[in-house]
Amino acid sequence: MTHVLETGFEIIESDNPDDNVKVKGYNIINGELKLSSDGKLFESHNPARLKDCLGEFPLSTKEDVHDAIKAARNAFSTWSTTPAPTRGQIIGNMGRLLMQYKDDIVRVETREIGKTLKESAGSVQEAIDTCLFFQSEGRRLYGQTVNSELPDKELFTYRRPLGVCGIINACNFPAAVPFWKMIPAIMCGNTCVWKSPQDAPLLSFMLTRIMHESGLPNGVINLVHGKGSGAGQYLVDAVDEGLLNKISFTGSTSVGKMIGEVCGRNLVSASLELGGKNPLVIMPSANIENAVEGAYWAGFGTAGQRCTSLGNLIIHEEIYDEFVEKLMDKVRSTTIGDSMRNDGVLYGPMLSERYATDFLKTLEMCDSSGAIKLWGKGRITSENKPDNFLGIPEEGVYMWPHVYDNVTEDMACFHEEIFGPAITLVKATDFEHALYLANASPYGLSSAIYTNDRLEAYRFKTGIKAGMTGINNSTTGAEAHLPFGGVKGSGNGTRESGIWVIESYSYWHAVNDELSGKLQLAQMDVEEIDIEAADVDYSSLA
Ligand code: UN1
Repeated sequence: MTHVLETGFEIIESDNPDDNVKVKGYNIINGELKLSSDGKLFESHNPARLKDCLGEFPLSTKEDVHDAIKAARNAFSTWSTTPAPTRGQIIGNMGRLLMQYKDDIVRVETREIGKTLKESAGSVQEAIDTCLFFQSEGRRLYGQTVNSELPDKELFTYRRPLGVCGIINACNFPAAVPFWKMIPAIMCGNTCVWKSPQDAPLLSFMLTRIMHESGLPNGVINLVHGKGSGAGQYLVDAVDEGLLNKISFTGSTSVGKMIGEVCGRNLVSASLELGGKNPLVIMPSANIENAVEGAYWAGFGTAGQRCTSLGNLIIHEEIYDEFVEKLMDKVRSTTIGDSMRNDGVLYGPMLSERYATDFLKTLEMCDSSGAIKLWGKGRITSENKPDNFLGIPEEGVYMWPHVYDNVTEDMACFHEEIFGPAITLVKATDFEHALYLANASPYGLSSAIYTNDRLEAYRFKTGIKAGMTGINNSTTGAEAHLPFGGVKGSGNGTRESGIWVIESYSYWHAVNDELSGKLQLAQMDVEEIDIEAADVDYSSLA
């Protein structure tokens, strides 16, 4: 099967991975396709079929990253003075092109990171929704007119772009998350250097080609590939070198703290979307069937590799046994496999071999915490596979679903994020205890409760410390026009999506216009109204 985009971008898929023609990928700097300055390359492999190599990409050097920043800096003055509605039109074109190419993009996403086709389609749709939302935001980008305390004087506020933004994202939502960042960034008039995720370079290359096909001027978005410890680090170092005005990062809390420190000491803006240990509470009044479905999807959809995936499943003791039994029936029958070749799989492989290695380490942590393992046997092999595994496990990087029981607050696995198909079960004695447990981890990204008691739902909503809360819903599935982000260890309080993200990519400029023809001093030349001077006659009330 051959897919050719109008950009001349050709992807050939075959049932035999040996036949697949590798894409020769490039950095895109000032609109030009560039190899790395030292010619070094790395490969992108399909985690469902490791022999399937999607392409070769430049392992960018410091020089390449600096070239990309230079291009973004040069493009800034023209782009930031381009009328915002025109910038919005180009963003609208991107949305329409993404719709046109959606099926191809979805297949590349599934092939590159192993998500099911349905989930990849969701991620691409989230990128489309973001473009369509911000197309019209280009016609708003409102400032305010403000009354002055002095006569014949006007006050205004304007949103101004920050400058050059460094964009670093994880590979699990390789279309949605970079678009959450770059679309509002360019809508506000900024330019960007995007360090693609190491495990999704082909998709990032394809998206950047499409952005240029949409009419984006050269240099507004510059793409560099490479590793976090290479190109990613060079981009962060550029903050210390005074070359960047913003970093937007989605990834681990430890890397986010490092980026926050670098940005902090340079007074440079940072948007940090970090880890989560998202709690889901199940109360006795809940519709148990719905709750089981929501918990199962939150824990094991996307092979648990969303930052909003379920962490601690907190179940009221009254329904604990019944709930766990129903949940385990589903867990035991989970269908796992390559969604490109099998219908009906709940989840596919890990995002890459690296994610698999990290996940296995967190399983060791769960085991040594003292939690009781109800289900799961690590990596799936031909000799060690669940009943509903489809295909040949050794072809890719597949994991069993894991459930740990008897988890308590004193255990490491109660507090640490597990990025993969594993959940931890925690027993609560009553609502107050459940809420306490839901707040007891160091994170505060997403959260959810299943209850049919309105007062409980209200108390959860007001008592939980989290950026996002689902009521009778799973912890995942935020929509593209609500603020996305967390509190505590999950971020620095910035938000993505909807109108709220604009705060993170612009600063407020206050302007006053003196029309009186003379110098009027604020606070000092303001007419004073003396309370004593007010001549009020109360005698009629007597
Ligand atoms: C992420 O995992 O970084 O809310 C993003 C959700 C998705 C986005 C997840 N819409 O689960």
